[in-house]
Amino acid sequence: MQRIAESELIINPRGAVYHLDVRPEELAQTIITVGDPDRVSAVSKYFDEVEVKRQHREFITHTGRIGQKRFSVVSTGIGPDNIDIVLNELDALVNIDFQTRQIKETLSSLDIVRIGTSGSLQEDIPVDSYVASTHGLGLDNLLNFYRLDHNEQERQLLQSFITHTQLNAQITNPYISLAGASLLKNFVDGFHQGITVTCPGFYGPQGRVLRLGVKNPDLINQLTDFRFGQHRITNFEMETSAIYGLGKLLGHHCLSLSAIVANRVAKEFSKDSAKTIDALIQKTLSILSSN
Ligand code: R1P
Ligand code: URA
Repeated sequence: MQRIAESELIINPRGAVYHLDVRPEELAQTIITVGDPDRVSAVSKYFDEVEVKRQHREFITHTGRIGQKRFSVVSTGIGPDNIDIVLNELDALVNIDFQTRQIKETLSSLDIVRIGTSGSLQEDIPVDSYVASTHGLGLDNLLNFYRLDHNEQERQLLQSFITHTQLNAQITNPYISLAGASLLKNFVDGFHQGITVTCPGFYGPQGRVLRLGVKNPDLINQLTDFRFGQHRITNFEMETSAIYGLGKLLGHHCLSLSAIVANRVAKEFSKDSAKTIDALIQKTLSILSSN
């Protein structure tokens, strides 16, 4: 088996992976990712015990347990480029031997659940409600650097999406990947389900106009109106497609959950987003710790 060079997988003097500054034994098999570093303690305050606290740049990790189940909560910061770092390093922590720098013969699958915020693209998905993403549809390009194959249904959905939105290769080459079915099935009650579009920015890429014009002023309507069989786009944010795409390629089970803080059709923003996010954290921990 080939040895992975020091320049490709960077391990610091503590024996921890470079960006996360976490050692293999400091990571649980069930991972919660959050965008906001301050949200890590908002999750770990519900642990019965916190055994590890690490921080490097925007990446904070707390590992602990609820009952017998061990969890790590990791902040990713914003955007798909950070997800490239976090997913690859989480995978390295479980599937690469840090002593020999070789890929392990027996690979492990992590459960990775994002607890994030998002903008709704449907009037009937109001602020302060929750979405579990069935698909991550990426406008962000990250997975175009990897060998992600689409099956026939995914290809048809993407073709229909490109025709509908007229998004062309000058702007983006969309890709799609699915939620981990073993996780998604537990997040039905109290959740809307649908396709989540992931954007490489918060303003222009999500059709927000402050002082700059956008190339596609009709983006929001096009996303809202898109249908593929029974599927529709429920919301957009900035990480889901990258998590689902890399998670699929690396063999992990991934789920993205969003608290809806903005409704882009009704043009509303939550009056108490902190309360909505806290309720999503408690609901998610309760489901994950009992399954
Ligand atoms: C933008 O405000 C950020 O909020 C959403 C987006 O995906 C983006 O990261 O998620 P988080 O609240 O988890 O960061
Ligand atoms: N996060 C996003 O990326 N977009 C929104 O509209 C709200 C939260």
